[in-house]
Amino acid sequence: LLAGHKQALISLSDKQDLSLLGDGLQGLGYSIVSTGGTAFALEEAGVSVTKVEEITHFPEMLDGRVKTLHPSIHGGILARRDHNHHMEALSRYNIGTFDIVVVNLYPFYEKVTSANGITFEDGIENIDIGGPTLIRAAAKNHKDVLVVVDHKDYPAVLEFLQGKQDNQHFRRKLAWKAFQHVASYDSAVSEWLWKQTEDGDKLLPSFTVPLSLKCTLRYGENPHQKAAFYDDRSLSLVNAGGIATAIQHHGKEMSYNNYLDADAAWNCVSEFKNPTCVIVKHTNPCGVASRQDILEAYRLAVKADPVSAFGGIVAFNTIVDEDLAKEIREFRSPRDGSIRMFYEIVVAPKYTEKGLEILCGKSKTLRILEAKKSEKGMLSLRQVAGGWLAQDSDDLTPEDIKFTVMSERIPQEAELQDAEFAWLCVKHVKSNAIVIAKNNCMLGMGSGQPNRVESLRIAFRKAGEEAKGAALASDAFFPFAWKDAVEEACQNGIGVIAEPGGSIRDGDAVDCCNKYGVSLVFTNAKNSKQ
Ligand code: 93A
Repeated sequence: LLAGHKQALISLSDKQDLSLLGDGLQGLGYSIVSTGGTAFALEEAGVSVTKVEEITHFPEMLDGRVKTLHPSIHGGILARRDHNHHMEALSRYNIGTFDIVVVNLYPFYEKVTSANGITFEDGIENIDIGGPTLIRAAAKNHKDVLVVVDHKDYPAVLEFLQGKQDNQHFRRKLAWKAFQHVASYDSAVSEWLWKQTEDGDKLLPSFTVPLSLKCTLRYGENPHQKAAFYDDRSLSLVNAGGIATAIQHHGKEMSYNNYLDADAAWNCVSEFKNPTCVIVKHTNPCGVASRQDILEAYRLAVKADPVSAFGGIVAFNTIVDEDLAKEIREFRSPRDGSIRMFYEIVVAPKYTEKGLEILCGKSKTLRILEAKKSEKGMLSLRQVAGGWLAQDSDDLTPEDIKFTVMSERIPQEAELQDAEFAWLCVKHVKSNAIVIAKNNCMLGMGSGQPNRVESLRIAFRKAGEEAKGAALASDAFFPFAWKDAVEEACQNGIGVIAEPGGSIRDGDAVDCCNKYGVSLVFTNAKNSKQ
């Protein structure tokens, strides 16, 4: 090998855009060294290439486990060009330098999450060792070795190599990306291995969340806060759906608060099997209604609280067609008929072509999102200063809970359905949470109050006279039934109360309901939202 000769090392599992890269490098006078499959593909594309074994004088061995792990390769990457004794060592052993290393790794990620599953042995064989070693070596010596892990960077890299001027910032960015790539790969391997142990059903004892920047946001919760949105590429989240993978068809850029609200609306509406509309404001549902006729569901959801719904996020679990799109755009505020309802975001699983066209209308602002339902069994993380709290996502469905009637009065079938509906809503209301519902429609809700009675009063105020005979759901048990919430609910004419139960004073709640002839059911779902 000639000293000062420009050399590239290419070893790729994902061979997308390989001929663009090979042609480009060859055109710039680089000789190309490659591992077996990559060398074959380059030759097919008419690019001349030297095989790694011609340099190492060893065959690729152990079924490919050892290909590039050799001083003739790693010496040529890691040698410091400004250290004479490094360069002397290279020439003593006849090792040529590499100026650019292009690698992507065995598709471990895709293999272990493939629909057909994978055996443990196959999983192990798909752990790339030589590739990350090449990437780490080149990234460490990025001052003199360009490291490329993403085919989308090929054009910029070729342009950079044509330029006369060096740019250490560009090199550092590629090195940063390289270490990101390897870190995310290693965290996928460790996550998978943990799941193969006898403790695998427990939460990971330690983990790196492999986050990759999805987009920067104009600002955070407040305008003085910088913000960004990251994709979580944890193994369990591959194809996980949810708001992070939503497609935006139209409208202004999503803001930090938009993402929070759209997430809340989408998670809530996804709970329901019947056609449902959910309207969210400041992460809480302020209108929820299920109807066979989605237009009616939409109108009812708005009517539940038109003041809050204005400027909110409206979510559907059904396709948005022409009629629904017209209704969303034309519906007048039930509070003031001269004003058309206005929203920040519409989220739905699908839109008809015409529906989308009508929704987009003349307005450039309305954000239109198409989202996929979130998978179950995800990890939910919340930050506290200096640490993170982790829990399984709350995946309980009506099929998982069993109402136990605690009161003397047995609720009627319709009341039980109302209680179930209220319970599904209250799951998505910030604690302390109270929801009053009837006939598949949320009539009132109280959220985020530091005591449950206050939430209850707010919910009753919103529900008004309609609360009579309705169902009330609470996200946690009532500690002091007589003095507060339960008795007040009974006095307000509620028909049935649904709560998790589990208080040492459960008996008081039962006695209180019996005194007023109100039904009380326990969901027996241990609350996780406090
Ligand atoms: O089996 S390895 O862990 N051992 C190695 O020495 C090695 N060198 C490169 N995997 C190794 N690679 C990987 O081979 C690269 O990361 C790349 O993904 C793949 C390319 O193989 P081929 O060119 O034969 O398709």
